[in-house]
Amino acid sequence: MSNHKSLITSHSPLTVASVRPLLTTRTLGRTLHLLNETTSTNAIALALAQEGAEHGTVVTAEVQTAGRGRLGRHWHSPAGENLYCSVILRKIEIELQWRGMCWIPLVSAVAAARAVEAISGLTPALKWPNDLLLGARKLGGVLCESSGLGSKGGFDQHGFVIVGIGINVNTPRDAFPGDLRDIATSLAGETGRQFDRAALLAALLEALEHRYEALLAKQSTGVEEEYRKLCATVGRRVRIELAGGERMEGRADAILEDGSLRIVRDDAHAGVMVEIRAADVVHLR
Ligand code: BT5
Repeated sequence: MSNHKSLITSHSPLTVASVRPLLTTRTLGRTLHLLNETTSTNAIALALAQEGAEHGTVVTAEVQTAGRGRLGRHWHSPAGENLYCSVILRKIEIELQWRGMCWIPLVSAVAAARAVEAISGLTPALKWPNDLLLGARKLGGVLCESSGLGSKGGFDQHGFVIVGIGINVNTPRDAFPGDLRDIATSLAGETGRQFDRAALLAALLEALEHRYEALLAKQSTGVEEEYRKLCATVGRRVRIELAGGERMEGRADAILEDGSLRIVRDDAHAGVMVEIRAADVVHLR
């Protein structure tokens, strides 16, 4: 009986009627835009934020025709199966200084992992900075885009961050396109079960609100520690691929106070320590 119910809900579109009763948040999701088809929920959220949309506004879509990853990459976003969600975060101006802001993408990944855990019992590991992994495969990712960065590194009063989160929920593993088939996974692919996306969205907003408020209250050490616990990168040999094409290899050594990754190189520059602020990381064996 409960299986029957979950099959129906997992394939039903996200609607205000299905999501609203599950929300336990105070501010995140107070305004919901649950779209059918769009280019990118981040693009829509960005436009809404520029028009003044309130803190906590959420945009989701059943399908994205131009879902985006970091550095202009593509996010595979088939219809009706997964979660594509963007949240507008404001209130950042004076309260959140530079250090806290660096942690927004990282704690968003923590929130996504905790939401997955709440509905499935599976705890994704995080690959720095913000990939969700099950085993070695990518279950989800986070793309944060911001506007209104002030000269001192904080935000001005109109500043905002869009937290975009994609999580593969009900896509069968063999339905991923060729370039993703060996590197991506979904909750259905891992468990053989279907999951209710409304429940996942509600859990995500609750987890994100909790951690964002901790950052605002400058109780960041707790959320930082939680990130470090879930992060599978520290202690591993990694290859760092910088946006300009430069590569380096070494052992990931620590997540620093500003959220950057420190590595100790073991390539031609063995022993040199490097602090990485933005890059792609490949976990090596
Ligand atoms: C990310 O980028 O991982 C951030 C993805 C954020 C997507 C969400 S969906 C809602 C919101 N609206 C948007 O338009 N975007 C956000 P990055 O680290 O650059 O990873 C991109 C790479 O992941 C691609 O180059 C592929 O290799 C791989 N990839 C693409 N689609 C995938 C998928 N559905 N599952 C797993 N891997 C994927």
